[in-house]
Amino acid sequence: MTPGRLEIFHCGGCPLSTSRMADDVRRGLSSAPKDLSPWPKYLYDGEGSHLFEEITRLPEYYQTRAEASILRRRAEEIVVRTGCRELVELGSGAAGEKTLLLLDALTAHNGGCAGYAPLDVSEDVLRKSGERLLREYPGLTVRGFVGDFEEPPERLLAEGPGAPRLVAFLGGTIGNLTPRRRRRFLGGLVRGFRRGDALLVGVDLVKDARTLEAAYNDRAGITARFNKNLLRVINDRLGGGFDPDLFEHRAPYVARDSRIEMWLLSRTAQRIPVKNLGLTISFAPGEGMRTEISTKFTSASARRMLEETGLRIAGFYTDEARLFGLLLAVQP
Ligand code: SAH
Ligand code: AVI
Repeated sequence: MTPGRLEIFHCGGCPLSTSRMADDVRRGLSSAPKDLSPWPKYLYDGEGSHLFEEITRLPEYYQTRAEASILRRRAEEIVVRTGCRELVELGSGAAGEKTLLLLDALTAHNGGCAGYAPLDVSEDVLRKSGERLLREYPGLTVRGFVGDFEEPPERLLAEGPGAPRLVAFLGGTIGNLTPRRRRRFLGGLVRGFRRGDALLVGVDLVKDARTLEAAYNDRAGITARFNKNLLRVINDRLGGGFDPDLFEHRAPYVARDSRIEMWLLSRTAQRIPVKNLGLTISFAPGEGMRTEISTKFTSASARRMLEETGLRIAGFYTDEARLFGLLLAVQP
């Protein structure tokens, strides 16, 4: 592929289809307690992606700033240590400052020419960020993939400028997967690795519950809007009749599982039709529905998670306040 070109691929299969969403939401709304957290991807329609961008700028949401501060100091070292020629980024979102720090180092060490392969559920975000990156890095080739990182397409790792690749999974998004899905996802991903390929994973670190809960219960109410937006997504795509105002946002830290859990609590007794599922969902007053988990790690639990895949840990970096961690692991 010629430098300076953007290609967007749609992953095969149906991971983002409405019929898949209908199956997932039916399962989630029929479980006890009601639980949509196994599918965090549905939080990110256009509005959800926009709200997440706002979250990253909130004073309480330290994660993005802490991870960027690590990359400001370490991006070059990471690129040099891995000798990578292509950056593959899962759940890339808007390819913000953190991506640019990695691309600066990558292009600087490869004579201006390098590959970038982002994968995200949001095509709009991929296209806009791809076009912007080509203006900023004329020697870059961008292959954008619209799809589900839990079912990555073979060509994501099979093509491109070749090994070694740096596969980045930033932001702490790994913590949004349940332990079982996390294991399956990492195992599947690493099976596509060649010798020398590296994985860079951002993990939010365990800390006091006050700091954690403040990050998910911000004063401006943006996280509450992000949470309730899931109801609008279900209304739009599945003909649901949810009224977001009849739900309350909650995000407690559950120390036993080292995770924040986002919930929506019904303010009243209600029966809600979801037309395309042919279901009516009943809520008792105060009944909750879990919408997201966000697991926090220690350096030991994060290392274990990657070692289980057979990768060799090559580095663990944190910011000065040890709020956030970046783990680098290499395929031996
Ligand atoms: N990496 C960015 C964005 C994190 S937000 C950062 O660190 O700031 C999580 C991102 O993952 C969103 O852009 C969302 O659209 C994407 N995402 C969530 N679930 C996904 C899935 N199953 N497959 C692909 N992308 C997903
Ligand atoms: C993308 N992910 C790591 C965020 C998190 O912190 O778990 C999503 C988020 N949910 C609420 N606020 C931010």
